[in-house]
Amino acid sequence: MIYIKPTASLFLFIQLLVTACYSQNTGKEYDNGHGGKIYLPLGDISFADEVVEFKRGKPHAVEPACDSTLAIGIPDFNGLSGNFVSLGCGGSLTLLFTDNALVNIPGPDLFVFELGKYIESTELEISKDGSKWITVGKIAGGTASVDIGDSVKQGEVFHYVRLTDLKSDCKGDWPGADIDAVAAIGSGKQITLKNAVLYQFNDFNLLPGAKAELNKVIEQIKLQKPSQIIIEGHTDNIGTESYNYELSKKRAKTVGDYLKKNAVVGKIPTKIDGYGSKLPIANNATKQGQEKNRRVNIILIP
Ligand SMILES: [Ca+2]
Ligand SMILES: [Ca+2]
Repeated sequence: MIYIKPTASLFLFIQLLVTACYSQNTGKEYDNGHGGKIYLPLGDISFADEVVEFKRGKPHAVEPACDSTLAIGIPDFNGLSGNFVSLGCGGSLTLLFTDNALVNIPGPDLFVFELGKYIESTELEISKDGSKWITVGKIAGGTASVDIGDSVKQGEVFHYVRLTDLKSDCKGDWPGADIDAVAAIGSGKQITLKNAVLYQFNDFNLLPGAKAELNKVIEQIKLQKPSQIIIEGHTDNIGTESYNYELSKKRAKTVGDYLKKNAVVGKIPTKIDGYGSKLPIANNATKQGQEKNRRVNIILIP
């Protein structure tokens, strides 16, 4: 048996190996469905995660291409129906990013995995809150990506994307655009922590257990090396909006103050935002929905 004496250089080697494995885990190439490849800096988390609304067009597709959930997650089209959704003629689909957020980076920011030889004309809009929308352009013909740079301010973060079929092909079994997946090339990793993990009810000081969760966030920040960190506090809709706004801002600040105590994180510019109950991600009419809405998002801008 060979015994290797642990030396400083061996430890350094192991550390380099671990770092290399971690960096390989993030960026990834995908077949773009048109004979080329598309590189996504955040890999599998780049894709839209939830369906918010699907307004099926008329005429609409045959089953199972009417299932809007087939447009979320990684592209998985294998030549068969059952892996994509057809919007139907004039249909629209609203998707939410939950473990990432859309941001402007140099070059294209959004990529739509639309199936077929020619990309069917589809308008793309983005939103921070799912109610105010910005039209950022369209995909059509040989272009499947859109640059949001001309439509947004630097450092703005978007959670929603809406695709609307522009009726370029309304014939056949799959009328309207056929969507396999939607990716944010310009993507910031988003970490969502439930308020119950961080604070006592109605309070903004951190619970003892919160620090373990936030230490995990610090490790993620060290790994991703973001250029900017955005911390968003959110509440449910119980109580007045001015109270909720103040509470959400104080809560986001407490998280920011804790993270900034770390020497590495302390050097990264950080923006603290409180939104009160203005940006719900679930229905406040149910207890489960309210709980989901009480949260802090930490977004790491690349
Ligand atoms: Ca995602
Ligand atoms: Ca861009």
